[in-house]
Amino acid sequence: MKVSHSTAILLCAAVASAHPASFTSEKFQSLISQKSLLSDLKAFDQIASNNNGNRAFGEPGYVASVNHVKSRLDKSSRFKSWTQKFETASSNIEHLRLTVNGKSYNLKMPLGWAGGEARDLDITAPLAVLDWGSPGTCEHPYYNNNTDTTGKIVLNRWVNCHNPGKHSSYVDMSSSSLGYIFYEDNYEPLGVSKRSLSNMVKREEHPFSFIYMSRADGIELTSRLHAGEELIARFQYKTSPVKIESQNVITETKAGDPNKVILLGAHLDSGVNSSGINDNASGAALLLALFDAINQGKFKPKNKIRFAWWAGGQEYLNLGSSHYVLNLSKKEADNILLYLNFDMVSRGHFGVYDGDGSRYGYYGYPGSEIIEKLFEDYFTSMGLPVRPVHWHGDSDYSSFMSPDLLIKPVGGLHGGDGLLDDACWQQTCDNLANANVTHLEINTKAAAHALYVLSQTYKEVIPLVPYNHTAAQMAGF
Ligand SMILES: *[C@@H]1O[C@H](CO)[C@@H](O)[C@H](O)[C@H]1NC(C)=O
Ligand SMILES: *[C@@H]1O[C@H](CO)[C@@H](O)[C@H](O)[C@H]1NC(C)=O
Ligand SMILES: *[C@@H]1O[C@H](CO)[C@@H](O)[C@H](O)[C@H]1NC(C)=O
Ligand SMILES: *[C@@H]1O[C@H](CO)[C@@H](O)[C@H](O)[C@H]1NC(C)=O
Ligand SMILES: *[C@@H]1O[C@H](CO)[C@@H](O)[C@H](O)[C@H]1NC(C)=O
Ligand SMILES: CC(=O)N[C@H]1CO[C@H](CO)[C@@H](O)[C@@H]1O
Repeated sequence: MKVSHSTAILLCAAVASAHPASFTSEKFQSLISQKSLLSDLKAFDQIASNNNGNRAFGEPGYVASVNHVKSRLDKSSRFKSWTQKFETASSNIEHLRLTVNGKSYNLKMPLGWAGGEARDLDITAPLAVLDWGSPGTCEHPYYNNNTDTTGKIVLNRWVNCHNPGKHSSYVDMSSSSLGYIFYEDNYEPLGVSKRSLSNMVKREEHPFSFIYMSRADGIELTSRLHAGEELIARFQYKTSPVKIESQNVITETKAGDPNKVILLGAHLDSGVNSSGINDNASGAALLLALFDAINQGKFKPKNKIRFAWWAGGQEYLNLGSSHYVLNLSKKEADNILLYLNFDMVSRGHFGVYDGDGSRYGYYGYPGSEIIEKLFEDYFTSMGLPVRPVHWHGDSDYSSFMSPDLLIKPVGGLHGGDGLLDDACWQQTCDNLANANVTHLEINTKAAAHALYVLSQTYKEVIPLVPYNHTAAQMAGF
């Protein structure tokens, strides 16, 4: 009895160096207020109303959003805040057109380009189809070997295979097709392994890739090709160059070990036609609420905590976060312990990024599985249904799980995919009414819990591994 009693005292003493042991995760969570969340959502909604209905990257509504976050941070003496300004060469799309046998089809904005750079194109070629969802595809990744795609524009029917531990889809890059158009059918969107995606973008010889079309159009064209019809497609893409000035907003606790930084981020911009309240004022507000809670001074993190509001989310290839990562010195990069991302968190599912890959086959860097479990256990303990969310490269976590940028343990929350889970996604109706503040409060408390644990007990939870590019690439990240 005596021995265990003194052991307990020693343990308490160790914890007390950070803050009184009585300051629990529950106490930290109780500092999260729905009022603060709602007031930030309202502010972002008002900003969009005052600025042509959006807060999009490169637009006045984004600048106003930056100023709102800055004004919230400036009042703190416990945090050090700054903005990171940068200029990006970008392009305005003059047109993006696809006609097939003379009929025109809508395309969604390209998400990525072969060789990384958009080029003006005008290609006319036969259309071929690859059925990535056909029986057998998941078991035999090269199922489509026999389709001759040489010199053709390739339409990809893309599904998710749900086979844990395996890549969900492969694209056979050995063919010399002219480019790829995708549509998503019968699946949870983009159930594609990030690895096959990054292989694809690196193939310089494909003039374009990652162009999406609607499911209905994709199905129509696929069935015509299957019926033996010959389809000639013309793809035209024309841009004009522009320079966009933008900025990330960053703040960090003055307290805490600067060599073990916990970084949390959310993109601050909206889509072009929307005030972006669920996407992603919700993530931005979640971070501000955590900031407020820490700012009360009761919570004393052992590790430094840094929040980042990123310019340019998926629509702009995670520009803000990738700029941030590319600008880090080696030491600054090594000192980041892990990255947590919050995207579309005011409605939908209690979605937790699939750190261990058990659901979607693509896993994060070691440590990511621990973050996933931390969030999942939280939701489960609250009796809430939790759902793993795939990494499909379309949010800022990508900048922290890419061999070309940085690789860290990653995790976080994401309420669901585009229009499937949020009918207002990227639409005008993604306004204040689209947010469920109760849902956001729950997610924010989950984030507070994860942050509490990770910032107090990192050594036992996630080891700090200096970034080794070679090792990461060898491990396939
Ligand atoms: C398809 O191609 C891959 C890669 O070249 C090869 O490994 C695989 O055996 C081929 N599969 C079939 C069914 O021909
Ligand atoms: C935005 O709205 C305009 C006008 O309704 C439309 O032409 C455009 O395609 C929309 N853009 C996006 C990305 O939804
Ligand atoms: C990051 O950007 C700042 C400002 O442009 C510059 O002074 C600094 O050298 C950059 N650091 C690295 C590591 O690129
Ligand atoms: C808001 O979110 C909470 C928690 O997820 C849920 O119980 C409630 O039904 C939601 N309300 C609406 C109107 O959807
Ligand atoms: C990085 O990893 C490679 C491959 O495991 C290893 O050979 C190399 O020594 C490592 N470099 C450092 C600096 O640890
Ligand atoms: C505007 C923007 O970048 N929105 C992104 C929000 O998050 C989802 C999922 O992470 C992306 O698909 C959106 O493009």
